[in-house]
Amino acid sequence: MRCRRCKADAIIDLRRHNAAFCRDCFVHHCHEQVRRAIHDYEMIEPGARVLVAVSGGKDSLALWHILRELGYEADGLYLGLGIGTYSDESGDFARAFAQRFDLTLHEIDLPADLGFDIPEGARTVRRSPCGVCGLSKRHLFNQAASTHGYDIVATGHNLDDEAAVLFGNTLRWDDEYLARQFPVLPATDGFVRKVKPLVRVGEREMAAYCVVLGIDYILEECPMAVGNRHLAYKELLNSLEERSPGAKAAFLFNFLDRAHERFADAAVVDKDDLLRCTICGSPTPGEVCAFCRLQARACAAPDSVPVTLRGAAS
Ligand code: Q46
Ligand code: ZN
Repeated sequence: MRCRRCKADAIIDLRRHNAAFCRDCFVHHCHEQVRRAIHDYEMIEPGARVLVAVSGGKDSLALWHILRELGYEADGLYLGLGIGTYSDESGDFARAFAQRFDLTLHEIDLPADLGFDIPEGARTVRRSPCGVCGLSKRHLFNQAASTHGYDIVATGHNLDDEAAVLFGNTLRWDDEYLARQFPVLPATDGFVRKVKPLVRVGEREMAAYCVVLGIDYILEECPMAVGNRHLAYKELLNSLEERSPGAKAAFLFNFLDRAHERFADAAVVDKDDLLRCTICGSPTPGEVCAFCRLQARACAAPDSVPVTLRGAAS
């Protein structure tokens, strides 16, 4: 197997691209895919300050590394979710990466800084852990970015993630979610821009990127993900991809290129009508935002720890 670019011995075969690459050309390929996504979707302009949502997993660490390699000013934010040893270890990987490459890593710890953890919060409000986690991440990443002067929040959602989310949204024909499914969500008053620069690279490529560059990441999946629908959709799409390489990318990019705009009208919240949360100041359709309501209920639980608001490191 020869590298498509330089004809040296290849180390990885990417059937979707009908190509194999040697180590250096594979790294170049990953950088080019991210550069192209950033360009095509106008994600990051030169000089913008980017906050990378860092989980300690392969995708977010590879994303942070690639953005720095491409010359962007990108710092990280690690959010401690309080999910047992998984959170302890993922935080260690994020810190070790930041230290190795001499990068700025901000941290927020849900239990210590906000008084609840994801499993306890989910039990108290009777929602799924991933629902509570998603709400907390959206709120805290946006708030930290606004507070610390970042223009953009970048997340490590890759092609496999986005195709699986699209599959779920399409199964339900959830037009509101389909309207919001795009690699860029523009900034609006009180919300910074959100971008997904890994949309053109798959999970396997990001794992290989970390391995060839010696980037250590947490291998363990979040225990809360076990049995969730997202993983089931990924497995289904993987078996389709096995039989028909490129199927996943075709599904996602044909939607983004040809169908997404047909759902634009389904984005329901009129951001011009939003008020400010009386507790945290975030934009919200009601008096108190969903996150502050969640925090108030979770912290009223008998076994919750006292709230100490330290916010993100500066
Ligand atoms: S971290 Fe959070 Fe994921 Fe764990 S609780 Fe669910 S959403 S599975 S990206
Ligand atoms: Zn609030």
